[in-house]
Amino acid sequence: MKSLWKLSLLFGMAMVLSGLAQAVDVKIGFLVKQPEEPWFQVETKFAQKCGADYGFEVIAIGVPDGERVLNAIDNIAANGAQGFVICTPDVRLGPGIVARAKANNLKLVTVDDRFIDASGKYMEEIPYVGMSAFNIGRQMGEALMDELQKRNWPIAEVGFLLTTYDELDTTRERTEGAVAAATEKGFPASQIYRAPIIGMMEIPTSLTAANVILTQYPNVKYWIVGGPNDNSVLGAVRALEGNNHPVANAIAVGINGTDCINELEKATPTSFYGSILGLAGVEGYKTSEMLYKWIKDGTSPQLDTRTVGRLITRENFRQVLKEEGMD
Ligand code: FCA
Repeated sequence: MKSLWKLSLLFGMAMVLSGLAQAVDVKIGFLVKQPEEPWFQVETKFAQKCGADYGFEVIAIGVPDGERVLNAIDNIAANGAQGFVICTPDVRLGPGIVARAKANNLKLVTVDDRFIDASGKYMEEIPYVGMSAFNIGRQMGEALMDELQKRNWPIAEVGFLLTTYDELDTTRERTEGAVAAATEKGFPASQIYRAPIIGMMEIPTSLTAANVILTQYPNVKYWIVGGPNDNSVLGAVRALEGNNHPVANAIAVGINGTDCINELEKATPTSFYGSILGLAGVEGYKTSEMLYKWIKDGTSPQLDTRTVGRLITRENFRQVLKEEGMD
């Protein structure tokens, strides 16, 4: 009897120990569509910080297309991961990604770009953390209008060059927010010129898009410039420079605040005035934390979490980055 007790005690202890071992053995994937973009580098860095804080492993993988997404999901599963965070290269891949995650028994949290289903509706049942896109777009439009008013340019001589990326909801909402803010502050809708970006949102594709407008409206004297993110605005700034537009006759404001630091650090100012800094670090940390707690404790993550933005310029960016722990 005594030895039976001992045996069951030993067995119980072994169970507890193996439970503990399992608890620390959490692994997650962190999959992003554009790993070369500083936004996603900051996100990934903070995901890794979360892993270091809680003691779990983060496998970071760049997934620029659908095939690589599916391979990455299979790979992390084979490596013993229990879930992943993803910013998909195409939101319409949502149902396929969910199916692949289920087949591999992986939990999943989405970041930045929200999945849509076959009928074009958000997949609201999949946890999502992303920008409060319309409001952040509004902030961009307001920053442009505030600076425009300071410069006292006659509105009739100003064009609003807006690069757009309407196939993605978060980016469409941002540029629509900017249009709403500008028109509410009295900017004529007829002087807003949209430049749709074809392909990926990058500096060269945005430059090409902006050039179409600059060629169409060569007589505009002053430009205000916006777009869905920093690179799409930087492309437009480069296009203005290529067209020999005077630096002082344009005001450009981006979104992200992570991909324009080199620009703001330049010794000689360009037309890039500032950016609405989003919380890439918070998003990377939070999504990983949610997923970890879901895996470890079964805590269901919140389905829709939104982050805010804050204007940075050449004057304040160092200070703000420090305050946000992003320096
Ligand atoms: C999208 C954009 C990124 C970033 C993110 C919050 O994924 O492509 O640059 O703005 O939303």
